[in-house]
Amino acid sequence: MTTRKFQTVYAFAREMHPKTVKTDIQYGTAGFRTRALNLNYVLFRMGLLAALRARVKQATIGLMITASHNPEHDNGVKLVDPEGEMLEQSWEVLATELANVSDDALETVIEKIVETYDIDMNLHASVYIGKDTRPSSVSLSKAAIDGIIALKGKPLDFGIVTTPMLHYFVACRNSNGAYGEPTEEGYYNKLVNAFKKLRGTQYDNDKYVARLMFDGANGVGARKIKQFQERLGDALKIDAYNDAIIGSGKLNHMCGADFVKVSQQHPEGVPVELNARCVSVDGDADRIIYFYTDENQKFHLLDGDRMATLIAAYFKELLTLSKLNLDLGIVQTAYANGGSTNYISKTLNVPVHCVPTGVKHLHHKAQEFDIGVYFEANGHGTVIFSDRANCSINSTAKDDSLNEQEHNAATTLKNLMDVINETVGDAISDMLLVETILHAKGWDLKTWESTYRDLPNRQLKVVVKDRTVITTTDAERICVTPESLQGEINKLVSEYPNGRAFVRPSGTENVVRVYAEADTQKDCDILAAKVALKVYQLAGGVGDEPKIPSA
Ligand code: NG1
Ligand code: ZN
Repeated sequence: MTTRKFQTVYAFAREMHPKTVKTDIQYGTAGFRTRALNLNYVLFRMGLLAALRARVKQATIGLMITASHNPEHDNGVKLVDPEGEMLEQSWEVLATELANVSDDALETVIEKIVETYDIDMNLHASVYIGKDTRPSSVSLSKAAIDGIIALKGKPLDFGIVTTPMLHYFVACRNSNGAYGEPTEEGYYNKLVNAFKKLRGTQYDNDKYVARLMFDGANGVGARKIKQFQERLGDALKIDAYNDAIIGSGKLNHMCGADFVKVSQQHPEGVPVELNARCVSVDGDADRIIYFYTDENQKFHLLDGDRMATLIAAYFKELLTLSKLNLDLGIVQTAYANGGSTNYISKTLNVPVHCVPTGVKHLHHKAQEFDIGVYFEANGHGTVIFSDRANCSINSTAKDDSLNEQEHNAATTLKNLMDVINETVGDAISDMLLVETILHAKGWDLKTWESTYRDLPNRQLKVVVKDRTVITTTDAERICVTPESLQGEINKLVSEYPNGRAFVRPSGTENVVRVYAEADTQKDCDILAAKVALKVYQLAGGVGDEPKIPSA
């Protein structure tokens, strides 16, 4: 039936985008991610898959080219489903199969997908494409476009955009504009207009000062924040740093949200101004971390757990004031600090759940609530609203018969919904949300930080021959294989007050991640190193053995 079209694809693939890598690649936590040099054929094939997916869903599909917080020489690709959410898991399997099949078998696999899903190849297939600032993103987006066109799809290239912007455009397009306009201008305007309504005319409030320092990680966030600053004016003064030109090699290097979170250090390229409110975003601006250095030169980090608690507590207050009967919940991962989980369940009294790493898991769980707040500790997260929440907030905000307090609280909730990018974690949208809450409360970072105490924690990476030998259960908190490893971890953890540790294979890097927390930084550094050493010994470590710091 459509064989003629497939033959074109096949010929094109052989000529222009031959498979250059023998080893298999996996669609992981956030799509495919590896050295950019090895990705050309993968992008071509993801272009093909996006065109197929668009026909199956009869909707626009997104294709984002980024390796987020990874070094500049890496790149990656992920597909975005019609409502702006991550690709459905069953299609991750197809993506992996399609990426790894030989050039000779490519046609057969495409034909199989067409048959399995009974795809009408004559249907329109619209694919939105976005890319980060990596120099390799340019040729990789051409490869993806070749794939889309080979299957007679219609690519629309948005050029350099943040990951959450592309998710937003896809959601807007498929909602026929109900969620917003699928353009850069539409995105800036929706967020900034809502933010300005929430801010009112008094920009400073008590301890809150309407100025912050912004680390753009030398990536796309550094570019887009300028667009925001132009539109925000004095409502929020943003001093932007780390906006090196494309190809400088500085992307995420000693700066950005991942560096600041993992190393617990002030980023390079941002002057240290004591007690100034600072943020770092990552390379594709879907994560954000707050931090400051105090008058004693001590560094303080306010991460995704802090944002989740701040946001949920504020929503809880507004729900009480507006008398809206909506259920609120928080979703975290095993990386959430024990201090935050304790505070959420004991002080905030909000239901809290733990799911495996990767926003698709958090997003999915958060959909069980009317208002679901989800954040990874690394600063990736957002808030999502059920249809019921959306309707009742909107109708209450319009209801003039209510008393002023109820009406105002509902109006604030409505404007908050418009500041939030519900499709996926969005660094700049999250920043505007946090700034709104701090402003409303009249808080500086110290006041926010005083809500609970974080347990000292440490993250390490161990390189092993094959990271898939590590398997886990219970939202990654328990290690199943290698068999003796969990027993060893339990023994080590029991030696430290408030100790907790777990290991899991990374879905984006070729490493095993180790996480530990304990009552003191020294204890948790030792615990993390001892667990890393066990991983090295029992799971086939390569290179230098992890060193245990002295007690
Ligand atoms: P992996 O490499 O699977 O740990 C990392 C982050 C995730 C998520 C993805 C996508 C940690 C510990 N892990 O995944 O939370 O953000 O990257 O970028 O931060
Ligand atoms: Zn990212």
